[in-house]
Amino acid sequence: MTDFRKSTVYQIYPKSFYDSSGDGLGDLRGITEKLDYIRDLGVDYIWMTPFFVSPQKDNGYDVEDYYRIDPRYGTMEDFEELSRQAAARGIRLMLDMVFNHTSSRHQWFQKALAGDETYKNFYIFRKGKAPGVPPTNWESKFGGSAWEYVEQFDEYYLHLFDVSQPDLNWDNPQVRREIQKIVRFWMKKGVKGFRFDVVNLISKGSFEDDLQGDGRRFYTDGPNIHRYLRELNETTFGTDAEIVTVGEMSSTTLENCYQYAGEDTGELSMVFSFHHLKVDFMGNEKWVMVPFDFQKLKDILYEWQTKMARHRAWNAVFWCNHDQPRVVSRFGNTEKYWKESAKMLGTVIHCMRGTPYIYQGEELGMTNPGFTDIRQYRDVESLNHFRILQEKGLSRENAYQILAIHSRDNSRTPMQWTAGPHAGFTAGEPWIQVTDNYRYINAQAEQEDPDSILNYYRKLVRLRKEYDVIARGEFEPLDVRNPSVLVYKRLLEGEELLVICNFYGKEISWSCGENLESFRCLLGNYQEQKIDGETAALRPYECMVLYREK
Ligand code: TEU
Repeated sequence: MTDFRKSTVYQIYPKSFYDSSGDGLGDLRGITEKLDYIRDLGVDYIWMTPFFVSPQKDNGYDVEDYYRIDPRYGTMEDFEELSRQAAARGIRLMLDMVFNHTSSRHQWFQKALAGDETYKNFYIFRKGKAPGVPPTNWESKFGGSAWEYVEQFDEYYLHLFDVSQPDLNWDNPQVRREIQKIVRFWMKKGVKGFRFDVVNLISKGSFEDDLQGDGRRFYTDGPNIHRYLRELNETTFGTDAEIVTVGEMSSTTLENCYQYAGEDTGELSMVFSFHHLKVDFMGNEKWVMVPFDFQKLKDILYEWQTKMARHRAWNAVFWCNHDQPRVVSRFGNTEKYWKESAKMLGTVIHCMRGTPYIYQGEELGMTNPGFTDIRQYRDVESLNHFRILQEKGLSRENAYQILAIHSRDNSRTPMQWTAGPHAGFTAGEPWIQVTDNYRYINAQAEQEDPDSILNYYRKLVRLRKEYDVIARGEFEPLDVRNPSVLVYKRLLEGEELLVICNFYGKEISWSCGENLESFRCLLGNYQEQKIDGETAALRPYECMVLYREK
């Protein structure tokens, strides 16, 4: 059995990974063709974002049929072949299950719209407060009201995301049974991992106006959430001890995560939380331009690391995914210290307590594309907010600047394989433009360079397998108020790991009252470490992973 504590997960956004057919969209066969590359990274799981039949309004997070593969991505045979080929390389597949909502094209919703009461009860329909006034003032995560009016019923339905993504009614046992059937279907296909999309939003609380915010406090970590997760566990994946699960927890709390991902709470193996990725927001407002708050970043990471450990709960640890900008553009330095900062950021995550996730291209130090024209953007959220920002009075230029920082398309540009046309992603026209720097940031170039970010990530993945202290050790923050350095220790019986990361482009000397020469350096992003007694002289974005046995 694969121990998920020693494992690393590689996330693939199929649409942008590799196009085997030349139509400009990545596909399942494309993933199969690149399996050796993924194996050489040393990872244990591949999480693929949804490839089920979908109108692709939200790139597959709007599912029309959970049992079939979208022909744009391939066929069931392609999936089975991918699964076999991955297994032959010791890699397991983790599927992305979107159960908070379906596509409005799903037959359940179509039947609901046709007036079938059984299916209307699969969704959340409510009367408006007054003519033309939706049931509550809740906002959709993609902008605008979370309610859509349906004339023939004189009612509204709830959509926390796009208008084409109606929320399912989990309080209806029939809905939960349908969902269990879907999970069991994929289990029968040999799938050993599931990621559950925004799963902490499935249990809606009371439908009231939110006078303090956008409504999230009424449906996040809702009243029956733990019961529904335990039920899903018991009736599906909980029957197979080999299956690993991760829940995407939107705006959640630590206390709920102790339950979601506790060792023996019978819910999920681990959770994604996002508080550490809101340190360049203003509160919950993402569409602003503010520098990132380093102290806040550290405080959040430290708090989640220590408290989850204390409650024997397990984190998924990560910087990047298909919704986040590229981390090296966000917290690193893409100009002078691109390589150093990308390696340093990888080190922070991969030495932590939790299961690390690498998002395609992160291991190459891929950057944001720096789009400057709305025609380059594809994501529904970006297109909506480009309009909303200007309606709020921002200039076009300002709106562009904000999009260039926060758009989800930042991570969705094609994987950079080679220095050839379209970065070797497709022989056709890519569905979204390739980032200009592919001539030097690409897998082929980095495979050949022993000092590359790619080769560094391979070492990080290997370290977790070799050192129990990384997989299982306790977490202890150090020097928490230091304005430029992030430091922590990992401790396990007689082993000690000390991770020191300079987050800025300035040289700085760091000491901790311990003889640093008593440690051995396992990994660093400079050739040699400048250690003298209790002091380390840190160069720009320098990091080091020190180890000793007591
Ligand atoms: O994302 C959930 C989610 O709320 C955010 O990551 C969202 O993109 C962000 O808050 C907007 O600012 C998941 C998926 O990862 C995402 O791709 C889907 O669009 C979303 O659910 C709906 O299924």
